[in-house]
Amino acid sequence: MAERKIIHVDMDAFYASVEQRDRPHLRGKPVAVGGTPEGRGVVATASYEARAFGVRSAMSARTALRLCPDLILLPTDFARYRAASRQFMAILERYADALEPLALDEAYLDVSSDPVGLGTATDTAKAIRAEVQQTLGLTCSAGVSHLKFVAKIASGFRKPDGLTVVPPSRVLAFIRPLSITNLWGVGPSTAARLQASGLKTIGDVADLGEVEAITRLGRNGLAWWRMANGRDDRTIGGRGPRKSRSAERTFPEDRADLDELTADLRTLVVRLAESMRAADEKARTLTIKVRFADFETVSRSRTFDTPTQDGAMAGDVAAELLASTEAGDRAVRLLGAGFSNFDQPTTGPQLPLPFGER
Ligand code: DCP
Ligand code: MG
Repeated sequence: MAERKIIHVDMDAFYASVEQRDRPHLRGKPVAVGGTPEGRGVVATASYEARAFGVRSAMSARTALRLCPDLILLPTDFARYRAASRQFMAILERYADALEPLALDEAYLDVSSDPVGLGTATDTAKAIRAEVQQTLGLTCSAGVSHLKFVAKIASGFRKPDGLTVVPPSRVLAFIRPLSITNLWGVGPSTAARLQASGLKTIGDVADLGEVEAITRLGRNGLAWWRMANGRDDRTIGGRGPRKSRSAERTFPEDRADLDELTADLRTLVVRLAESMRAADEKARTLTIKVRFADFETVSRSRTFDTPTQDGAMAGDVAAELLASTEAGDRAVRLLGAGFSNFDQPTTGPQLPLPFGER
């Protein structure tokens, strides 16, 4: 199997950032969520301004206030965090072959088939970060790797608002100097035990023999040793195969040249078909979407006799569908294309799905 491409995305200071977004007077200030101004309770998270004073998640509010007397402590408001989380996951889902949420603000994406046709996992991660910022008004950080645990370490590497890409050839150089606390499943007490026995970095664990790792490190020894040597076979869990694939393009300036519009639409369709070929998918239905300069939006569909992944053929059909609209006579601001009605074993009838859904 070809090498996987994995992105791990994690929102920055999630609860605190939602509060700062919704109450502008809190921006730039040390803020913590959870705990009371009287110093009772525990901090769930703190803004980066508060972290500069040493305030951390799971710290008592009393300690936090001692470290940062000007700290603004806010009660938790899960309804708003959940709403932001739903928006976040809805964005991620559109970029992924498989999505595995780990928490409200964190998920793994498998983007091996280049689901949105951007060419590289790095550009996909950039597009995700831009869309999250635009849609939610919040920043997130992302890590890219062919290994799950490395993607997760990488997303935390340049927080907040950072992107770290670790190509396969750089994985060992990247992980070896890091503390063993970065290994999946190594909590504070395990870390203390390992450090006491002289194992401080991931490189220290890598350099043990396989047998020594198992006998010295216990139950998870083999898993840690494998990771320390750049091996991690875990796949991205989550939902089953996708049921549709779509992409769209908004032009920097409205366009009225039908030939140009046709060429752009063909490019979208061919790229989608390439992604489908990579993922071994075939679709029965092709839909195009045209948004005119005045935002009126129309769509046209064609269902094929046999499921296809043939980009050239689908491009011709898309051109025909486009010609049946007023595109060209009227200026266009956005073009979209989508394949749906995938050929895969399903229980029950499958409805053609419009854009952004699957
Ligand atoms: N959280 C919590 N208690 C903890 C840790 C986290 O209630 N001990 C909540 C609050 C966080 C959210 O979960 O906002 C996400 O956790 P993260 O570990 O991702 O922390 P943040 O998103 O707050 O900060 P960052 O990811 O920038 O380090
Ligand atoms: Mg986070």
